[in-house]
Amino acid sequence: MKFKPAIKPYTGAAGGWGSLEATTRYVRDSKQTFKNIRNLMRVNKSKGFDCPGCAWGDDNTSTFSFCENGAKAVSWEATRKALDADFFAQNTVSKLYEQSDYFLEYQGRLTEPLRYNRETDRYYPVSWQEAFDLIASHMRGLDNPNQAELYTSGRASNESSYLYQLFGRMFGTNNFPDCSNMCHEASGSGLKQSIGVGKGTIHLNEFEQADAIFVFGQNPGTNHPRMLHSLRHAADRGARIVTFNTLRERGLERFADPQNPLELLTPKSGRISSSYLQPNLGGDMAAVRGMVKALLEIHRRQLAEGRPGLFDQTFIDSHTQGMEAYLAAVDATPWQHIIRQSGLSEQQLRDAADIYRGAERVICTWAMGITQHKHSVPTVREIVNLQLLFGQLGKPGAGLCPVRGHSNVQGNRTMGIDEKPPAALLDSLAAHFGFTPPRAPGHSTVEALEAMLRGEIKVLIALGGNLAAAAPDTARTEQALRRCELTVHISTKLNRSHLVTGGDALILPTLGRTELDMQTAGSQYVTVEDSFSMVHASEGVNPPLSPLQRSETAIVAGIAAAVLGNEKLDWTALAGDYRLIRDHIAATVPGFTDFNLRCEQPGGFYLGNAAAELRFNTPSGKAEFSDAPLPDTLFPQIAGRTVPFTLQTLRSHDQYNTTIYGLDDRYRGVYGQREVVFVHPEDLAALGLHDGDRVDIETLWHDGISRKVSGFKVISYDIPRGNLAAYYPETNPLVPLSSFGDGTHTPTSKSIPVRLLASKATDTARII
Ligand SMILES: Nc1nc2c(c(=O)[nH]1)N[C@H]1C(S)=C(S)[C@@H](COP(=O)(O)OP(=O)(O)OC[C@H]3O[C@@H](n4cnc5c(=O)[nH]c(N)nc54)[C@H](O)[C@@H]3O)O[C@H]1N2
Ligand SMILES: Nc1nc2c(c(=O)[nH]1)N[C@H]1C(S)=C(S)[C@@H](COP(=O)(O)OP(=O)(O)OC[C@H]3O[C@@H](n4cnc5c(=O)[nH]c(N)nc54)[C@H](O)[C@@H]3O)O[C@H]1N2
Ligand SMILES: [Mo]
Repeated sequence: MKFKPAIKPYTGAAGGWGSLEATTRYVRDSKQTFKNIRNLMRVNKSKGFDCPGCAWGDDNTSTFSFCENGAKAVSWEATRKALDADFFAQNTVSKLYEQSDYFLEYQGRLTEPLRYNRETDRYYPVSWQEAFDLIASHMRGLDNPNQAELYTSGRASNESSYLYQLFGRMFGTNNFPDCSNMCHEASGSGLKQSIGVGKGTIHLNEFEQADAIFVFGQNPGTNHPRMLHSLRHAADRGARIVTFNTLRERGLERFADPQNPLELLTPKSGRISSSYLQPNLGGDMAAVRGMVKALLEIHRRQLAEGRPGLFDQTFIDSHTQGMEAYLAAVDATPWQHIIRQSGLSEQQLRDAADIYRGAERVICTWAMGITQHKHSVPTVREIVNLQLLFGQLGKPGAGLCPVRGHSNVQGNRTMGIDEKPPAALLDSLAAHFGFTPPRAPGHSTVEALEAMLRGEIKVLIALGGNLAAAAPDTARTEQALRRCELTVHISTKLNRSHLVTGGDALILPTLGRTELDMQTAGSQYVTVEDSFSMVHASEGVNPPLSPLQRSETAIVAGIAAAVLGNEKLDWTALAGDYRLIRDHIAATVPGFTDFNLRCEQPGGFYLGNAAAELRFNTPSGKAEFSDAPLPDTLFPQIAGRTVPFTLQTLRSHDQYNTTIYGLDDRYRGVYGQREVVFVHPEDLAALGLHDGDRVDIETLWHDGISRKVSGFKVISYDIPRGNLAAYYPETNPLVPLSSFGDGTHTPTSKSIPVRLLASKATDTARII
């Protein structure tokens, strides 16, 4: 495969022809055009499968039921390329390890269970029974159930993740690290503390009613393209969209609807953001505090003049507590501190505050730019504070909207994939299934890796995902995985985690979302929950590539039956008919009464959200303001050194997390390459560097461990000085395992203290 690296600024709007062209290319490249098109037609409609792309909601009334990146995700899964025993016979694991992530996944679908042979350094086919028996012998041999870690990635269905957590708890552990620990953990945690529920409070259609939408730290043009439609419609009818993003992201500037022929035939495209602010990485808490400071000033002035204040006093009095302490914290924060930390001027923040107060109904959305910092929980809570002052909860067109990542990551948590499970869940599992679930909290992802490094963990099972590539501090993560006695990966495609083996290792090939899932009771559907707490059915249509592939649910049941036996609970029967699993869910998880029946509802059903109805499940029974101070500084001295740059690690347009579809990042003008770093032109000049020069990026951290990636090409970019951006997962070696969010253990993937050094490396790219 040859790629010609190039940098060509992208001048079009997001969406539009570029998007349509790219979609057609992906569909065509996957060699089964018609089938793919049929697939796409079904995505996110009431019948068919849920898009495995992102967790945005479905608007069943619109024709736009898929997006360019959803199309990539579907085609990528639906490939007819298969990996067979020959491939593994020809390639040692060490040889495959040298290949790029792109190469690994491009080889096609996994089709049979594989076991690693340490002597020959190769994977070889085994039967399902052999695989399950191997897991059972390892797990039964543990001194203590907490020597196992059960990782989950957010694509797993409600049914498979429910069985998985039940299996883990019956086995005796709460060790459920998951991708959410690296993702929206701070949203869950911050919202829970502030409003008593760790989920967003709005429905998808409320975007139609908002007067202003504040979008923090999120790149929907790439990661939630269907959200652009909601934003575009809102902008078209005059709602103000205010974006806070360190980078200028094309999708947040202009958008043309690729399914609207008029917009494709004419140069017309819609403006999205009416105001675009570029804070420093980690500067959003300061930015929001600045807005509140400005608003508080006006509020007090009006009151002093005998006019009504700005804040919604009735709402504050009846539904909140702690405002005084918060306002005291705002008073105690000088403008100077706010300006330095946010990187925005007082005027910019006053202007944003003016837009905010001019709107009757405001929605705040956010994603990884908010959640992957040390102070992410207070930042999420600061956004909530702002909304509470104005009573922006409990009314249509207003509220809080953390935009989730993986398509069912929210559902996984609802089903109990939670290392710190609520007592109520454990109580109901105990009562319904008649066992004593473990009460001690388990490990999050970072804690699991730390425990592996200490040699405390013997077995890792991963229900999807790619832990080796997705987790921080690659060298230490790989060392951690290698210390396990058994690693098991339930996967659709070959990935790096399969090549970082424990003493024993298994790869278990699974069906994807798009595939027909035939069990003893006939073809099965599964269910998923989107960012708006809508639960709906998802039923695959493509015949599986191999008769040996099994559904995730069947694999989890197979493991559970082998380890625990079928006597107490008939796992095999559950895997034969998913309705039985849904009956158990209905009996044990709040909100799922009559689950099977309600799955018939077109478009799914709403789980409800107490905070949206002004019922607050907090200790005080009210929404609670947070009064956390701003961090003193975001650029601390580290080990006696001044930190010259803060680096964020983000996604290109051609990737799904660690799955690399291609080497272009169209909207940012990057083609045929990924080892690049975006730098402000004046920072480049100050370093004596020019566009296209190669640099090494080195982390500055307290532990004396060297963390460096080499040979990255600098690209001058519209980014605040002192801030850098580069793609994940290539930059994961730079994120220290011990650098995580306060109270979340989420790796600080958006604020890594680094320096740039002229590179001696010429080209370090892995072979592609
Ligand atoms: N096609 C595609 N879709 C995806 C994914 C994918 O990889 N590909 N991943 C899925 C997953 S799991 C997730 S979690 C989501 C991720 O969705 P996003 O959160 O959009 O993902 P990132 O690429 O990490 O982008 C972070 C954005 O926040 C900005 N940003 C970074 N730090 C800061 C900051 O401190 N302040 C502000 N204001 N802005 C900041 C960056 O410039 C960037 O625009 O997308 C999901 N959807
Ligand atoms: N530096 C840095 N690190 C990050 C992030 C960042 O922004 N910067 N983002 C973090 C975030 S937000 C997240 S969510 C995590 C993602 O972490 P993960 O969820 O662990 O990683 P993915 O890349 O989404 O997993 C891809 C693999 O999932 C498997 N797969 C795909 N579909 C299916 C399926 O239907 N079933 C099963 N069983 N397997 C399937 C495929 O084999 C594929 O190789 O990464 C985190 N890591
Ligand atoms: Mo995520």
